[in-house]
Amino acid sequence: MKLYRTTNGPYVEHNGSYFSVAEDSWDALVTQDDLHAYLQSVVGNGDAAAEFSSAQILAPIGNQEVWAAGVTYYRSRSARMEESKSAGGGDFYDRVYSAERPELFFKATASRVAGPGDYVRIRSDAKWSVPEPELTLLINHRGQIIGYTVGNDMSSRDIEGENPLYLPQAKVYDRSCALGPCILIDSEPLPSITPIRLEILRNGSAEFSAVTTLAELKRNPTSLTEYLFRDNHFPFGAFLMTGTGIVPPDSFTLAAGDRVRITIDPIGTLENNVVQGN
Ligand code: DO4
Ligand code: MG
Repeated sequence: MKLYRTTNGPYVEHNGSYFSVAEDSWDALVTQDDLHAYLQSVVGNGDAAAEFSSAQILAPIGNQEVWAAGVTYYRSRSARMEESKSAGGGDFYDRVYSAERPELFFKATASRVAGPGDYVRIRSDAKWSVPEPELTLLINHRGQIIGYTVGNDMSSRDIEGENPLYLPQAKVYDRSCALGPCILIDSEPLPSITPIRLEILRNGSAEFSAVTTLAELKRNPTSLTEYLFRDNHFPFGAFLMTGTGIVPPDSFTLAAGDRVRITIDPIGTLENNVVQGN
C-alpha cells in the first residue's frame, strides 16, 4: 500500500485504485497505533476515489523532523575522503565508515522540504553541488519503521570539503531536501537487491545516471533507527535518510535548470527541477 499526501487530503493506493483517507491530519495518521491495519480498513471499506487524479501530490511530511545518516556506502566514504583531503578531514570519514556509531545529522524541517515536482535548490554561495538519492525511512513516535519513501539529500560538496565542521551549512538550507512521491507502508525490510537509480537531465538529455542497490548499504536501517531514537523523542515520528551510494565524478556539479530523477522501484520516482539562489 502506498500513502499519498495531496491537496485533497491523504489517499491510499492499493492494486492501482486510490481511496480517500478520512483522517486529514498527517501527524495523526503517522502516529496511529497500527497505520498498516488502519489503511487496510480504509481500502476494505472505501470506494475507489476518482478525484485523486485532480489532486496535487505534496511532500509526505507534517511535523516530522528529517534526519540523515552519512557515509553508509563505500562510495560515499571515498568521495568524502577525496573532497576533504586538503582540509585534513579525510581520516574522519574513513573512521566513521567503520565505527560502530553511525554518523547521523539533522537535515530538514518540513518547511525546507520539496515535494514531487517542486524545485530543489543549490546554495547561492556553493560552486560544487550534487543530489544524493537515498532510501528514506518513516519512523513512528515509538521508534518503529512504518514505511519508506524516496529522498534527495542535496549537498554542497565544496562547503563540506572545505571543513567537516561546515557540514550543517552544506546540508541544511531552504529546499535542500526532497521527499516523495508517497510512503510505501511496510514494516518489513526492503530486499537487498532493491535498486536506487539516479538520473540527472540537462536540456532534456541524460547528463549523469547511475544505479546502486541496498546490498551496498553498510548499516542496517533498524540499527540506524535505534541510534536516532537514543535519548531523543520524536512526538510526531521522524524521517531518516539512509545515505547515498551514488556520487557523480568530481568533475560534475549540478546546475540550475537540471532535473533530478530518483527511482526506488517499490516506492516510485521523485523528480525535481534545480534552481540556484531564490
Ligand atoms: O558526512 C557527510 C555527509 C554524508 C552523506 O550525506 C551521505 O553519505 O549520504
Ligand atoms: Mg546524504
